[in-house]
Amino acid sequence: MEDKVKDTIQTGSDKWWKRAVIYQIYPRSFADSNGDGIGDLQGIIAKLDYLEDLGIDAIWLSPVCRSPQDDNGYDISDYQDIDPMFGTLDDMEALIREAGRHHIRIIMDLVLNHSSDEHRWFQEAKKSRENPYHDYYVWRDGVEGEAPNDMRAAFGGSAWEWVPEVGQYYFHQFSVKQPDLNWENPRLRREIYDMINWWIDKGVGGFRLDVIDQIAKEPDKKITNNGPRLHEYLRELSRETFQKADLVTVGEAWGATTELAKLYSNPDNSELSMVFQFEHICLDQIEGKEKWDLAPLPFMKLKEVFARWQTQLCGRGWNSLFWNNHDLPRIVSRWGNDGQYRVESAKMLAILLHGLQGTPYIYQGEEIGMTNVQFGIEDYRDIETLNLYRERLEKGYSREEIMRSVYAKSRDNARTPMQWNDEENAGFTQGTPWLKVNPNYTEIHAAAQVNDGDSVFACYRKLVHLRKEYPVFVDGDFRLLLEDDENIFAYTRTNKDSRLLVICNFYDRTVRFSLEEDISDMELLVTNYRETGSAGTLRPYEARMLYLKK
Ligand code: TEU
Ligand code: CA
Repeated sequence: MEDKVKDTIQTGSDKWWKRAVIYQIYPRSFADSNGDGIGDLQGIIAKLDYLEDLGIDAIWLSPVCRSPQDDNGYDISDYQDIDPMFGTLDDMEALIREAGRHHIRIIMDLVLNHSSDEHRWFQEAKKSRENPYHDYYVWRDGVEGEAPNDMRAAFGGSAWEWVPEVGQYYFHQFSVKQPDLNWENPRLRREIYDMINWWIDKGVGGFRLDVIDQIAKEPDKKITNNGPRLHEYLRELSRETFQKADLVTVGEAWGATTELAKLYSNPDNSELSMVFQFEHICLDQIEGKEKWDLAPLPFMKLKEVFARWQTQLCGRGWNSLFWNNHDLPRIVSRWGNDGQYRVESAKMLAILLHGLQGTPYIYQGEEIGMTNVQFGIEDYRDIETLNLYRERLEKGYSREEIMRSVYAKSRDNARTPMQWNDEENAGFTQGTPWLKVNPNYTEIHAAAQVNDGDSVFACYRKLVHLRKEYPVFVDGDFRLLLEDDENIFAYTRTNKDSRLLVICNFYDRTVRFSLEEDISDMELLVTNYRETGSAGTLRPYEARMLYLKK
């Protein structure tokens, strides 16, 4: 076999999404074209030049389908229509087309674990037990006031809701307006596949699958994620839909281990392209408690988690690389420094992540170093945050204590409008934004960064382009360096003819280091300080990415 062919088979680097960088857009907060205070599809179309300049290959679009917006679109009432708040189906087709002209594919967010309670299926399902749609959802008999068991929903309260018309409870892992779909029903599965194929025919580039590890629930056994039939469903789903086109598919899986991830992202393409798992990003909370129960980041553990995923999945699966999404606080405020070293630490975190194996995701605003916010509780909009606030007050927590958690972890930290310029409302809208703009937009905004070679934006752009230029980003083996160092995250990526070395100071103090290997011949690809540093020390948050052609 020719070497090149063999290489392709081993690394799978024939797959476009292994060389890609994906940009996540949270549509309601990205760009508002008509002044109603809510971002929309035409707003996105107007920003495609900006995204092409950054160099990204695809947009993961958080849900834009018709929805009562109880959970900002993650509660879909019609999978084959666009919510009027975002535009029309024509606008969606225009976005797919225009993005294509900018060499950008559109990845849709598929919410298949649950629908909205306002979906036609659920409206029918709750009419009677005999209704043909009844079994599309998960029902259990019971007596009003005595739920089938004590399972809790992710946004608080019982996971069971009583419906007097049928004298049964339905199961919901998220809000009461997000009834769980019953994947055991083959007719439901068929309807889902038809819907997906309809979107494939419209030219989408792929799908992100919301909480996909929760579809095979078995509430009687209190099983939510990783149910026994999960991978059977995934293989059927993939066979009936995704495998018909050259798509990227990414499965959100909070409960994935490296072993499970190898199933999800099996290189034989029988399930999904890659897994989107959270082990690294859940470390700063008290073990066994909730994300609101804050703990300092165990840095050594972070290194161990990254190293394990890098080595375990190499050649056997594919991972997503991310610090941020619409559910997570802003990384520069979280594990960087959003004060004196905002720019340096934002770049360090970017360099650390973008040298790894996997597909990097940039969440809107991350590329300009946007930060968390601190609003009064009346200015928050997220259902999870508001429910948490109410629940913890009732449990006797103090307001100060609750707000400390909200400031650190609320999903609204990521959802404040994109900061485009220093005009009113950061250039996001001519009207009143649905969620307040972060007041620091006068300093942190895209307009100030796109033409500045030292900006956070310029660093991200550089990293995106490097990944396309050097194959070692895609296929290099990972090795953790300075394993016991309590300040430095360093690693190499090595393939048959080159080596990448990344070394990052994770903290705000100057540190010394000495590497076993001689790096004096290596070329400096990217760093975050203008003045060259000295060989054996790293300044606060200093990061260097070096390259050597063997
Ligand atoms: O998130 C899955 C999920 O488990 C989150 O609710 C998570 O527990 C929480 O955000 C952590 O703070 C997905 C979507 O990304 C999220 O936006 C949706 O709310 C959720 O599914 C329901 O569809
Ligand atoms: Ca709008």
